[in-house]
Amino acid sequence: MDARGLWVMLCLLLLARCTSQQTPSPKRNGKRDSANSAAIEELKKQVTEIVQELNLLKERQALQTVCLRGAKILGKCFLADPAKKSFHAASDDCIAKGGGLSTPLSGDENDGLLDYVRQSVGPEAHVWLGVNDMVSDGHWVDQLGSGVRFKNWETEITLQPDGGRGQNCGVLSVTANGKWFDESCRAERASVCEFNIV
Ligand SMILES: [Ca+2]
Repeated sequence: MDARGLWVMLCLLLLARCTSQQTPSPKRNGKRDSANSAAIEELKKQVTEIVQELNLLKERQALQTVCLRGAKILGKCFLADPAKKSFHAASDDCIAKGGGLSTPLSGDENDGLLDYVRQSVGPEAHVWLGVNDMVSDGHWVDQLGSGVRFKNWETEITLQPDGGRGQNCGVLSVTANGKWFDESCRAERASVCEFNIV
């Protein structure tokens, strides 16, 4: 039974219990109001517990559908697609799956993504990241258009991002040990979708 089915079943069970508790009994008429209040409080408590249970189920479902095929790193599931495609095609594919292009938010997450890409795509892979500076050159934003706080540009050998208006999409390079480069968004690269676990 899926989460929605379980939810409906539990609601019906609760409704049945509530109805039976609210049925007037000749012997308890005087105490009906307080009994009803207690029943409502009990129901609220049970609903809270059910919501918690449902969230756990959602997490398990996300784990089963994505994490088992990909990798779970710091509260996100990552799933690689080795097929090379443009930034926009890769981004659209991730959105269609209910996620977005991978966008590490910390050094630890970047390292985790690097390891996963190395294993799943290869030792020389470049994968699209969910960052771009299409609107304003040099102002890198994530897929929701918010300014990117964590960046990991390669700056020791080259000085990334160095492509100006011709290179507006970011990639993570396994060859450069997880460092980022800007590239033409029309280039074709492998990609990794990320999914937030509820
Ligand atoms: Ca640029």
